[in-house]
This record gives sequence, structure tokens and C-alpha cells, in this order.
Amino acid sequence: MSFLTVTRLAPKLLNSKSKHRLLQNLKDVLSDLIPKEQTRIKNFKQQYGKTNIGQITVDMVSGGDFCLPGLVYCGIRFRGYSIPECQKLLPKAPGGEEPLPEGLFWLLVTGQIPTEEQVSRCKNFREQVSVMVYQTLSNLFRIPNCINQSIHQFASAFPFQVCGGRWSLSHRRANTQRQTTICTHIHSCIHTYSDHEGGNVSAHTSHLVGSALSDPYLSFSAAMNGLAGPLHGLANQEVLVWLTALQKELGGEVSDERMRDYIWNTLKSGRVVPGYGHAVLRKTDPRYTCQREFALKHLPSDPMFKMVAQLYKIVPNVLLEQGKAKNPWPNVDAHSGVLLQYYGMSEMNYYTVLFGVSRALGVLAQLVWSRALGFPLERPKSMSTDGLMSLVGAKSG
Ligand code: CMX
Repeated sequence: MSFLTVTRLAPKLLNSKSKHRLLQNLKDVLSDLIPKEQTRIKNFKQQYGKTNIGQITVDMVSGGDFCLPGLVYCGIRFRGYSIPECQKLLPKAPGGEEPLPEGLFWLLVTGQIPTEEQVSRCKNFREQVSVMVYQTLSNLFRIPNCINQSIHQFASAFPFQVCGGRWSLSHRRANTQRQTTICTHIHSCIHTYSDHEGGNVSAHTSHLVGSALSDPYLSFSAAMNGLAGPLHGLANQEVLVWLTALQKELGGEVSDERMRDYIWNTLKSGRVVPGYGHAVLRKTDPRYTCQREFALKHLPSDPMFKMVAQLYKIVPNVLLEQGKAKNPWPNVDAHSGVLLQYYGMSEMNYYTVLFGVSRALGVLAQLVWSRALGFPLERPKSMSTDGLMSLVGAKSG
């Protein structure tokens, strides 16, 4: 596991930019990069394979903690580029403000900023998606409709149907300006959620399942099941549920004092404040900041955004006062739901799906490199509590 973590970061060190500018096809670029990286890693392993890079404590093993101090992470970067750098450097759609997903994927796989020509070639991959896939998706969307016909009261349980119906309605109603902004926001979401370091539940799950040589579809499906947990990807939905309940209970404009009480009540009832805290970050998530800046530009007067901004002033102090959370600052999930609901995507069950679409870019880019570098089956050693106790010389009674 430790070695995987180190090498996962390695491709950003590849440095043959001029040549890759000439290669327009992603497969050609990778065919050039992979053998060089394989040699680099082999040499590194030969020279440093036995070097000790950390200590493992009983707390780390029994608490599911990280085995490497090197995993403490103080920012979100994509192959070394910060979010603002990505926004500036990656190709955008004509008239758009946010990077195209294909360009981001190119960066994640190759470590290089692509040209517009390279991105447009990547976009052509979409045409290779089988017609059958589109037909199957379309048929799947119809299934809830059919069920709803016979079991009417289940309507709310089928987000695709509800979402599909209202989404197309809102599109019909929307003017061009608003549609452009929706697309910009969806791009921005896709961008910010795509990748993080490899230890988070979804990225790690896809890596683990992929390490058994399960194909990318199976690995990604497994990752999505992890993403659906409320402590991970479902948190963006939980945030909006929590905010909506807050709004309903306290009404429109709320004083800081009443909001503080509401947060304390959440904590006292044994729940976490969704959208706050992080397993590795120890400051405000830069992806939160990116979305906040977007909101300040496009929806500064939205009541829900104002509430999120107010919470940003209050929650960290409450969590600090409670003294449990190692990181009292907001994470990426504290903001996205508010942006989505502003643009008419009010079906919260759909938010984590969007997160998943985005996460596909990151985890599949990592899977390409795991295969290219021949990473082994991941199999942490396990031991019983008694075994652990005897290892450190503790009495088991
Ligand atoms: N509200 C209340 N308590 C919190 C908290 C929060 N937002 N964040 C952490 N804590 C508590 C933990 O529950 C834990 O309590 P116990 O000691 O009683 O078990 C204690 O503080 C220490 O936790 P930690 O080491 O700071 O955090 P973890 O690494 O254990 O967990 C995370 C990280 C994200 C699961 C946690 O901060 C949390 O539950 N946050 C709210 C849910 C959330 O927003 N998840 C999305 C994360 C981003 C993502 O992956 O999408």
C-alpha cells in the first residue's frame, strides 16, 4: 500500500512535454509515457525498495488509520496543478469559463496540459460509445415510469424519472443565458470532484477491486457503492437535506445565535454536521473555495447560498468548541447542492450521481497507471486483537 501511494503521484514528474505536444492522440501519448515510467519505477524500487519510510503504531492499525505520514494532505492538486491553475490552463468550450472534462481527463492520465486539438480528439471518443448503450439508458429511464403507472405512491422513490421529467421541463423554460450558466456549473462540479489523493473511499475501492484485475467497469461500480455512503459522496445530498430542515425549522433570515443553537442540537443528537470535517485535509477545502467564488459571482443573493456563507462563519467555531473533529473546516460537499438547486436540479438523490460521473475521471485515470505499472494485488495483512496485543507485549486479559 505504501509503495502504491508513492508511485501514484509519480507520473506528474514525467518531463517530456515538447514531444507530447506533437502527439495528438491520447493512446499515442500514453504509449510513449508508460515504458519510461515503468523503467523509472523499476530503478527506484531496485535502489530504494528496502528503505524504511515510516512507523506503524497500534492506533493506526486498530483505528483504520493511514500507514504513511506522507498521506497527510494540505491541499487538492491535480497532477501538481491547483484548481485555479487548472481553470486557467485547461482548454474550455467556446465562450465557456470552466475546463472541459476531456481536458481534465487528459491531464489526469498524462500529467500534461493538453492542447485544444488534443482535447477535441478526446471528445471524438464519445462517438465510439455504442448506440446500444444509449438505447439501454433510455429504456432504463422508462422503467420507473412503467412501475409508477401501477404503484403510483412510489413516484418519489425514482429520482431518474422525476429528475428526467422536471429537468427537461426546466430546460424548456430556461433561457439561453441560464442554460450556459448551468453547463458552466456542471463543468465546474465535474472538475472539482474528479480526483483527490488515492486513499478516499471511492478512489481506494476502485483501486482495490482493480488490483484483482477486475475490469474498469467493475472497479468503478464498486467505487460508486462506496461513494454512496453518507460520510463520503452522499454528504452533498445530506448537506442539502440538513439545510432544508434548518430553513424549515428556523425560517428565512436566521440570527447567528439561533443557527449556532441548531448546529449544537445536531451534534447533541449524535449526528455529524454534514459538509464539515475531512479525513486528511486540515483547512478549508479548496474545492469549497472554488464553488464559493462561483456562487459569489453568479448567485450572491440566493437565500440558500447566504445560509451556506453564514454557516461558514459559525460551524468551525462550534466544532472547535466541541473539540472532536480534527478539521473543523468545510469540505467539497458543503457547497455543491446549493449550486445545483439554484439551477433547478432540486432532486437531491441525483447529486451523488453527478459526483460519481466526475469521480470516474480520476479513478479511471489512476486505474490506467495501476495497470501500466503492474501494481500487485492489494492485500493488507490482518491480525487478531490478541495477535496485535502480543506483538506489542500487552497483556490480553
Ligand atoms: N461534525 C461532527 N463531528 C465530527 C465532524 C463533523 N462534521 N467531523 C468529524 N467529527 C467527529 C468524528 O465523528 C469523530 O468523533 P468520535 O471520536 O466520537 O468518533 C471525531 O470528530 C474525530 O474525527 P476526525 O478524525 O476529525 O474525522 P474522520 O477522519 O474520522 O472522519 C469525516 C472524516 C469526513 C468522515 C468526518 O469529518 C465527517 O463525518 N464529516 C461529515 C460528513 C461529510 O461531510 N463527509 C464528506 C467528506 C468529503 C467526501 O469524502 O466527500
